[in-house]
Amino acid sequence: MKAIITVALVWVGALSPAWSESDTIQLTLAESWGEGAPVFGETTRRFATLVEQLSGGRLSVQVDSANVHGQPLGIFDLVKRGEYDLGHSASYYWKDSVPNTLYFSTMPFGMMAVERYAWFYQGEGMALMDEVYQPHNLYSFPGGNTGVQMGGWFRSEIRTLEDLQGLRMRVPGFAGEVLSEVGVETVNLPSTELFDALKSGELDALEWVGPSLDLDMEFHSVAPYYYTGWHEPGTELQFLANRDTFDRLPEDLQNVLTIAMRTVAYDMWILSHHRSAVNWQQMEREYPNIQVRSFPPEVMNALRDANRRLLAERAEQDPLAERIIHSLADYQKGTRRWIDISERAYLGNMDAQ
Ligand code: PYR
Repeated sequence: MKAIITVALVWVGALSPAWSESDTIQLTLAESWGEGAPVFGETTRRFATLVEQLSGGRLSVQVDSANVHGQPLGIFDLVKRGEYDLGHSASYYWKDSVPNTLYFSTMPFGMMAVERYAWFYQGEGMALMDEVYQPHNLYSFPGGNTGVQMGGWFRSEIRTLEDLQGLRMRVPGFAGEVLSEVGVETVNLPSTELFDALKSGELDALEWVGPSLDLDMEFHSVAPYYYTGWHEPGTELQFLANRDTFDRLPEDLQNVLTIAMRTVAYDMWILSHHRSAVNWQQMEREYPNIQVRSFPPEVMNALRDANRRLLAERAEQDPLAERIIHSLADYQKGTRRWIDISERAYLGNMDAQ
């Protein structure tokens, strides 16, 4: 009889021992954003400061912007490979390599920030996100919400579905898939390349965030039509952590990281709202050429149909995608019943004549 030899393969996290409580540790973080980016960059700096303060100096984080690591849309791989310990980016940037990551940023016609946070922390969001990221040796955490985003800057007005045909637009995430479905040629470019691409004519339109970040980008000087949102109702950025590194940390420092991430994510949501309010007032005052528009019903109906169709296709093709899509849809259905008689009703009551 053949002897059966069981070989226990032990994965020793990056072959490095755990850090002890007396070690002073410096981690590196790669962010997708350009140096000194408002709101997003302020969030990572605040994270680094908070980590140092909460750990009493035992843990520090060196933040490298896109100009240092040169891979604004490559944070997933940088952290997965362990070239960086941490990342700050947006989960939908990885939709081409790991399609199920895209559900954790935002979805067209989906949930707003407060609903999405409720899904992450009180619903199934965190567990599903971990299921998607764990096979890639990554932890993923909410990293700050932009609130409802604007639908983008267009050189000319969109009056019919025909006006979208062949338009070249920068738009990431599932909104890119949906817009492609109705005839738009979509691409994703990092924020650092957006203005030049729009100005040079490489792009006919783009979306970035909203007044909080768009003001400094000066898109209004090239494309005056500013469309209201449908596609990113509450974009959640993302902290990534290499699991080997994270697991080597003493438990109290793991807690420092997660508490700091959660704190700065909340702060970013509030800051986004504040900056958009302040910047929009400035934009209205100083740039009267900006024309706010909403897409006409014909366009919205086509986008809604395409969104529904594409989601059904994805759910059919992949069981994990199906669970995530259903979890999002079920949660949204429940939360909207409350939004309808709270926020929506309140705004209606305000406007009642
Ligand atoms: C974007 O890349 O469009 C974000 O909103 C982060």
